[in-house]
Amino acid sequence: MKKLFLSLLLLMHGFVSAAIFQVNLTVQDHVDDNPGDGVCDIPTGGFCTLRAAVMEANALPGGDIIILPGNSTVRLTITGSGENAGATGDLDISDPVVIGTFVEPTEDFPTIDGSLLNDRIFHVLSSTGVVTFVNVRMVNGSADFSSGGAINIGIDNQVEINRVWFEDNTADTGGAIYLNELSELNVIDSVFKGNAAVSQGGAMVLYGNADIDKTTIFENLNFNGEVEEAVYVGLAQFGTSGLTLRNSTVFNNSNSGIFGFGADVSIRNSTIVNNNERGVLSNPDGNQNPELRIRNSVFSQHSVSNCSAGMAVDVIADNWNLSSDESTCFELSSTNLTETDPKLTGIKSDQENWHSYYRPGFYSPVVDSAHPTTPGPGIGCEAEDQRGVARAQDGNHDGNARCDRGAIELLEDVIFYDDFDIAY
Ligand SMILES: [Ca+2]
Ligand SMILES: [Ca+2]
Ligand SMILES: [Ca+2]
Ligand SMILES: [Ca+2]
Repeated sequence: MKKLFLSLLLLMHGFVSAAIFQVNLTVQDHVDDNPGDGVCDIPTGGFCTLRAAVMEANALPGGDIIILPGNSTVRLTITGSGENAGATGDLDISDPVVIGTFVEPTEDFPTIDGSLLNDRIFHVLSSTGVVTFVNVRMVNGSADFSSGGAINIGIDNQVEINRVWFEDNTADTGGAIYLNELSELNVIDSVFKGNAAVSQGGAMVLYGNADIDKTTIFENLNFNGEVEEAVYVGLAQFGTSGLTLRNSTVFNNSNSGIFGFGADVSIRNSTIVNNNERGVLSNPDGNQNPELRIRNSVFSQHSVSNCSAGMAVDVIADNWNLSSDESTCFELSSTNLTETDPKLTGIKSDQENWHSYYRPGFYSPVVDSAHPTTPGPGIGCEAEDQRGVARAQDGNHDGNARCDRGAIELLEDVIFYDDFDIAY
């Protein structure tokens, strides 16, 4: 609790005179009675809904904090898409704000449910600034014929996603999140499950710069007839776009994991397995020849290819990867292990059923075989794995702690898990 409180306080840093709005009515959806009076209250009863809090925070100049109660489901029911003042349909954000909760553990996180809304959940309007979502679930948002089923991020913003679970959100593009040009997205410790898009990006469409760390991306759907992917990184017409994915697991998506189209993609210490067709695809868009950097990562079990890079893609020799096939992305260096079985265990969940991942089995070639440089700035491996376990651990008990390839660092003090974990 202390740690979470501290992190919220840190998030508040810079919010010089932040107002705090405590949501205390979640079963009904109402607007604020008088946005700008400094009080979050609906027309009757003196209650504060999430919608009223967002309207009040927008109207009050400067960053504010909206706290949701634990163990609650916020049901958004006031329909009316295409409106941008937060009064109907999606909750439109036009001023810096933190939205989340102090509670832990994760099963007590509040859920924001858009199933009766017929709209996405949040719309961060252009030039809002810094918006943070923390410790919350967003489910059943829908942006039909539009983009970003849970969150649409307009241009010129910075959005921080910290411990957020996105599930069953749908859109034409970007099932859960759509990031517009000239905006920045930082995702940490989050989960994207079962989101769907018609045209592009079952989980996300990114036209700005995104850093995704310690995140699980699985079972997302895309119904595009050509390339179908969970995460689409497109070429920005203004500014730059690109994805850095770290310490994350991308699996069981239909059909590919990540598609960079004219945009740079960097993958570090991640595990990309068992998506239907491809793990990663990088292609030029017109004359734009993107960079593809993959380091300390594990690829396996794809029917078409673990990783495909178009002819003009600049594949940077970052290396120390393992691939079960002979993909073009991994030809450059002797440090890559190709046509090698990573010997991962079945899908595991952590204690709180938050992250899902594949752990290296005993005798797995990914254990203690990543870049030999200890974590730090520069070329080495990442400082923590997907679960927050410190790297490097001496997973093969040879007295030399070295990082593992992939999202998960095998703990050095584990002698046995259970019989099902032993992948020889
Ligand atoms: Ca008010
Ligand atoms: Ca405000
Ligand atoms: Ca709206
Ligand atoms: Ca290790």
